[in-house]
Amino acid sequence: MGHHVFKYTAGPWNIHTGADPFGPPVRDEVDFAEKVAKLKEIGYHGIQFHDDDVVSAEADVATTQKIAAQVKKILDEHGMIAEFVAPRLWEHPNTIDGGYTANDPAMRQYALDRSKRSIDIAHMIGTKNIVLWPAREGTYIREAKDPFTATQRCVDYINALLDYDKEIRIIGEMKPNEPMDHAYNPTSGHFIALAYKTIDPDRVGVNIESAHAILAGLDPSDEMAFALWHKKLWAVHLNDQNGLKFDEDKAFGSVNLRSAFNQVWVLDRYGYGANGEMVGFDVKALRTTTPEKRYQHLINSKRIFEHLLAVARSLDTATIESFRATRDYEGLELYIVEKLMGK
Ligand code: XUL
Ligand code: MN
Repeated sequence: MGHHVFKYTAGPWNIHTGADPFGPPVRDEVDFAEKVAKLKEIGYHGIQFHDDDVVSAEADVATTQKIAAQVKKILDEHGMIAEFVAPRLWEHPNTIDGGYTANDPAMRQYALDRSKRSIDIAHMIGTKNIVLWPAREGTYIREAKDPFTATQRCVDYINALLDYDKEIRIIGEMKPNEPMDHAYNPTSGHFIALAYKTIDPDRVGVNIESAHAILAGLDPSDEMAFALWHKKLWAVHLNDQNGLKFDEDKAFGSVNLRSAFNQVWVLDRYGYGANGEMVGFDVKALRTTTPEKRYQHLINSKRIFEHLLAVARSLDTATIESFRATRDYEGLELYIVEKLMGK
């Protein structure tokens, strides 16, 4: 595979105030234009958006167009691209019971309308990628929704969006839990299976987040390989996660360097990025981070990715193949771990 140059993105929510479920903000909110300028300065190439990261969900059409144009102008001025728009179907009172799996048809309609509006916004800021994180499409109480019906509703919802706009791509970002006890379609594999049942499978793919795979008890690099094989890995949310707890969104490689290495290696080996896919990070500044260091986790994540890329590209394929041919897997392990240790 060619050694192309990777391009990096992050979301405006990755530079945030440090508020958490247990306490209020501890840092000031930073102006969007300043976030874009700073991300550019630290070597990023684009921004990921929720629909309301661009413009409030309550704005009328004219205001939406005006504000989206302003956002696009800021991106253009810095030579930054918009990677995707994700409809935020989890904060509004109408999405208390979820979006497309809500039991109330009026709430399902809200989810659909808001998602179509997100597609319009995506056009306004110059991307065809719609990321779908099905935050509340699951249950706290097992019998609350019908899981068979929920499966059909997911496909119906994707079909409605594919039909609404013939250019957009739907990119599912699956996560097994949080905020729900159990989410429907908890893994990328589930979503890929559904993709083939939609009206246009070639426009349905996945965004794999390292932490989400770990929360599902899966290896992120194997998950990525599976999606790459299907030619459906169209986005990644690289980060890290220390065991089975809340979604930590830790800096990439900060917990498990070997797992991070394997993600970088598989992405590089199988041409991720060759068709414009971006290396996206979904990493959270810690509550303890000082305002001056609010971009450090983004600097670190990119730098660690690049160090691991250098390690991956320094590996000798013949050596690896000879370890495999002789079934000397411990020898291979030492070879990899010593490379990671700079030996
Ligand atoms: C949630 C998550 C989201 C998505 C975008 O865990 O990762 O931020 O990445 O909606
Ligand atoms: Mn994410």
